Amino acid sequence: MSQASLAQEASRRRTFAIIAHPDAGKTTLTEHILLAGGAIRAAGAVRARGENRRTRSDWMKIEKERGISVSASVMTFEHDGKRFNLLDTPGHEDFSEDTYRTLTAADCAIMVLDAAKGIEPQTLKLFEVCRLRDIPIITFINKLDREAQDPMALLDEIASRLQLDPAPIWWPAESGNRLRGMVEVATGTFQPYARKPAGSADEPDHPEALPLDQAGRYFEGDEQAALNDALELVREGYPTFDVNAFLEGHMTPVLWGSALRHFGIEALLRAIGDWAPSPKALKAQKAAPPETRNAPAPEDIIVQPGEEQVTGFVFKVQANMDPNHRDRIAMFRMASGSFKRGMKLKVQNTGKSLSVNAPIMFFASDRELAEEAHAGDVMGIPNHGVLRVGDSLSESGMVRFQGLPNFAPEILQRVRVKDPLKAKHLKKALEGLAEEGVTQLFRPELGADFIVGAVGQLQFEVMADRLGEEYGLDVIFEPSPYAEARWIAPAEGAGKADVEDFTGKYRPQMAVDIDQNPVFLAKSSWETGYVGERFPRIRFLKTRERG
Ligand SMILES: Nc1nc2c(ncn2[C@@H]2O[C@H](COP(=O)(O)OP(=O)(O)OP(=O)(O)O)[C@@H](O)[C@H]2O)c(=O)[nH]1
Ligand SMILES: [Mg+2]
Repeated sequence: MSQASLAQEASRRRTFAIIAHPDAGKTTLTEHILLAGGAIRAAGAVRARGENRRTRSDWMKIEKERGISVSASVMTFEHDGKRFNLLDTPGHEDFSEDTYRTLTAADCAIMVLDAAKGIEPQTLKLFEVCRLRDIPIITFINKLDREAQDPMALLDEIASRLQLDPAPIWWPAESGNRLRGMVEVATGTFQPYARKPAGSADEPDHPEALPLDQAGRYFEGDEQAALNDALELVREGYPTFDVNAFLEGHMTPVLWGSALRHFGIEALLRAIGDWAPSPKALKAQKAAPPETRNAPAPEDIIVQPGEEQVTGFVFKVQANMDPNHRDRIAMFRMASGSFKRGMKLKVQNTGKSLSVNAPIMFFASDRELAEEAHAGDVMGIPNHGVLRVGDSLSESGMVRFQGLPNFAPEILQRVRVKDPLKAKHLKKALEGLAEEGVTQLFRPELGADFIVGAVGQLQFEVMADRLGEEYGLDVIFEPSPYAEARWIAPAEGAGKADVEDFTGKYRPQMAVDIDQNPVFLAKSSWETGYVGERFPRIRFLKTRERG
């Protein structure tokens, strides 16, 4: 493929993540964006009963039962000449590692706010991550069909708490039972809202848009005049949208709607198509796999999406997506090149090479074999444990993207299987889940127990559920004697001998993680501090970069 067409393929891609506090409506919005994009015919209301009326992205049993997302998922569709790769993320903070990792694969984020609640704690955290990674943000204020906060108060909250200039693209006319529609700030075009009874089978068809001054029939009392007044204030009081300020991360376009009532979704999809950036150039290193003889020193490079060589990285591993097959799928975000099925790619950090013969793209509810892919695309690569989160893949095997962090767990528990005959089975299952990053696994150097670590309690519940559901294992979690886990490494000027000295003294508290890295298990945070002072030649790390 020529350089020009490579660049053109990349430039029509929009890879974006949907982020928000729990329950803001990410999964519902995902569903309705797919609907607006023509990728599906009917949305299954979240938590609706029956197999065929469930959301596409919450596919795990536990997600369907509880109506929450516990794992990020990707969905690809073509619309209006563009290729959209949508990443739905879980909102609950116990799963935030999954969300952070997923954000590394996104070029843009849709921040969903609940119109009644505004900015919530988790919104703020996710926003910080976007800011650190220079990810531009489109704001979608959802649930207008419910009683909402004053729109100006919501915008002012964005400005003051996120230090981000809100540029309202639309403006709502009332909310809840009185929701009349919304008006496009720049043009004065009014989009009326049609309320349909909840649970009606069809998606509501909202009336055609029309100029606001001809839309009198949609208003009651002085509502239309009030909207006109508000519009005047909005035009004076808020900046007009500037796409460069948005791409630089200073400004967010603000759109409104109701995911559940399919209102405002087309406008959002248009905004993503028009403004969200295409895949950007990424910082990387040109480096030979470790332990290469006479390897030249690593060199900083920039990978352009229009480059010929296929490069990318694994940001997530998901096992058992298909209950009929014990599969393990690495989610691979392409950074450059033109991929063709059957291509051979090399893993920079291990030097291994693999033929990618059955890569998958996730189209709404179907997975299809991907014959080709370009920069920005997210592809699932089935494999038997060769690929890990954070791996960099390329044709040359010499491109290394920045690794993804693992965070030290906050809770450590001992795990046992009720049937002792299944102990071996448990090991495999725990390793599988740890490779996915559902939980972390530590194998103490002494003794046979496994210690499982998580950031939050819900992760253990997901784990227990999946161990039962996918591996047929009935497990018990027990308190462990440990409170904290720290990866250890020599401090500057120190070396292997120092690490050995420490591990020799603390052998009973030493363990290895899934990648065989040494981990110190402390009985209390006091102990972490204590050993830190006593062993200044050792670093006790709260995060570890993978890959
Ligand atoms: N009234 C109303 N309810 C909505 C709207 N959008 C979503 N909901 C409801 O809000 C609840 C949460 O929606 P989800 O889409 O599962 O929220 P989420 O953000 O994906 O939640 P997590 O993935 O668990 O963080 C569900 O009961 C939805 O039906 C909306 O526009 N209006
Ligand atoms: Mg969800």
